[in-house]
Amino acid sequence: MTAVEATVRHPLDPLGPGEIERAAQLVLAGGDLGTRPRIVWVTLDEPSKEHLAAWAPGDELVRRARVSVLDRDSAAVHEAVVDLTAGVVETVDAVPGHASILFEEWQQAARVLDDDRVVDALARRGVHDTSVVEVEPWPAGYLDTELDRSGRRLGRCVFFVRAEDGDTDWARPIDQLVVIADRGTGEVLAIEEGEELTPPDDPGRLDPEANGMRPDLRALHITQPDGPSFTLDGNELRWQRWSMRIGTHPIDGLVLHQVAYDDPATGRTRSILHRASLAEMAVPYGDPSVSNHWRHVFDAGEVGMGKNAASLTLGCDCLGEIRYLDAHMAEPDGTATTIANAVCIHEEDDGVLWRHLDAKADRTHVRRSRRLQVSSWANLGNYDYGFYWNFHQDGSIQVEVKLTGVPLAMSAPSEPSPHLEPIAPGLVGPVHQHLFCFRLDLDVDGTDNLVSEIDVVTDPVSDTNPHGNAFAPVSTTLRSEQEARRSVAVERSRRWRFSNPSVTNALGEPVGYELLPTSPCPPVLADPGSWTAKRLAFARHHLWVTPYEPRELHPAGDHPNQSPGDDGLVAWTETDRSIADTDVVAWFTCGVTHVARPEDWPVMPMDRIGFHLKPVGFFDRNPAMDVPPQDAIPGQGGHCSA
Ligand SMILES: [Cu+2]
Repeated sequence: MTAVEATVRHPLDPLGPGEIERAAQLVLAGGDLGTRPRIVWVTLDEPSKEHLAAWAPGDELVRRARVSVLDRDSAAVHEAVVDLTAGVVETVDAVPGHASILFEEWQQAARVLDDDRVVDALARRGVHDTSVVEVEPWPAGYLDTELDRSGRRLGRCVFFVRAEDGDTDWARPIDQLVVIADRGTGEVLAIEEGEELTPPDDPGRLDPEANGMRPDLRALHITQPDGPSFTLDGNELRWQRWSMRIGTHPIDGLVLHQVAYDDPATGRTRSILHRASLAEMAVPYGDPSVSNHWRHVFDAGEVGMGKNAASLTLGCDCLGEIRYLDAHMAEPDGTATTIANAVCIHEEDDGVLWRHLDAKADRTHVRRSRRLQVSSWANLGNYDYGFYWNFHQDGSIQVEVKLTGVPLAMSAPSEPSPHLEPIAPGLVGPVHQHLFCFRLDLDVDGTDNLVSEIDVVTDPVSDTNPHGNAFAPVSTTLRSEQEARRSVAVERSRRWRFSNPSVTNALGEPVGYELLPTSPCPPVLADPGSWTAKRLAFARHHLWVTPYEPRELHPAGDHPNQSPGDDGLVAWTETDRSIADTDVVAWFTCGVTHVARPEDWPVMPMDRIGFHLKPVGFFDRNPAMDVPPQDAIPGQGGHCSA
């Protein structure tokens, strides 16, 4: 096995399968990791910005891996850094906290059905045949109980009836029954019960055999006979002056690096983002019952967005002229597995880019917009999440999260509850939030940026504003981490600007990009004193800004599983580091408060949320003025010449 895989051409390329296996084997061979060590993840130890700035194609590739190992017997976690080029393990450290959940732990959860107390509890709810029972060992959360403090690796198991293949896993909940089990041994440690409810009968099938098919759709094909306008060279993507590198990470899923714009006006390749990804997400439930009071799964840090990336299918998940990238992940035994077609890249028509009628000349100027879409999906239990990074010809980036899948449902209790909405006969859906925290390492035209908050505020009526019509943007520089814990304010059109005071545009102003919330969602709604809110500290503010620190990648820490919420942004920002004129990282949380409805059953139609990154003075004028009219695009045709 060679030290560097043939497919690896750049220091930021994600680890190939050979590199993953080599790193895992080196770490496991080193020993001292416990009696039952299992690999949790292996990922690229990303090179520093200094290394990347000095590196040129053809230079030696120094490849390092980070490896997380769980001892299934003691629950101890170790993290190692491996120099793959030299073939040596550089460091192995015991780290506090609980590793994220392994597939094998998920699969072994059915062991709790061997416990008579569980069998009895199921029987009291009318379920006598455990062969039709599905066990879901959810992340346990943290409630500061003796069990939580015991250091044991816990799962909170919930139960469903799934009688036949094709029945939806979550359609027939066996409710108000939660079994706390040791993930390592399967031992049942506690049983929490509420009202004994029998599961509903409807299997919630999604197949056309159960749902019928409307007859009147005709074929719709998207073709690009001359190929797409982008190029994908290894992991480097180029399109319409944009360039970036595409990668994947076991926790984050899709990761973009070195997002830049080739600007003909300045003749420079201008950096915008050094690294951008989803960094954490959580789904806190608002129902105080036994079934849900503890439930707020961190789908990235506790489960793994990359490890659960979906393998996408041409014509189904993606339509048109698609290019795909695979993702490589580590199995617990250190072998590598490949998720084929984990990242989808395509170009699509995006309606009108700009238009104007020149009435006197009787001439309409119209340009159609194309956008480049880089996307991936993850299957996380009952939900499916899509992450779409859209790049536009006007220099803007639109990030969209798509949510679908089966909402969490419960058997309707005998007493109505304000926390539960009826969604199907005998079924209710608890109110909940989906909160997505993105880590944006902005390098706007260079690494050192200044962050300001722009509010548009109403002027008081005065001698200079006698009609009371005046309002104006007011900018406040955010100079430290604690000053930069901010919330969305729709009533003030609040946005945040990341500017580079050392680079000015033609108007003499610092160049910048603005982060604009596009789907207002409140921060975490759980009581601030609750363990839910403590563990979701990152979601108590929409925006946080920290000075660049390459190891600070996840806002609830690298190991949020069963944590009391003492790691991540809340801990890092304690010392209130300066964020003025330095390399900064923005953490932005967007989300949706999901009040379940009948139309969400048996599967939820797509919901969309997200945010915009928009150039503000980054360019001297509309950078999309030179987009050709349709008639001028070879092979396009049409009747809209300018
Ligand atoms: Cu939801």
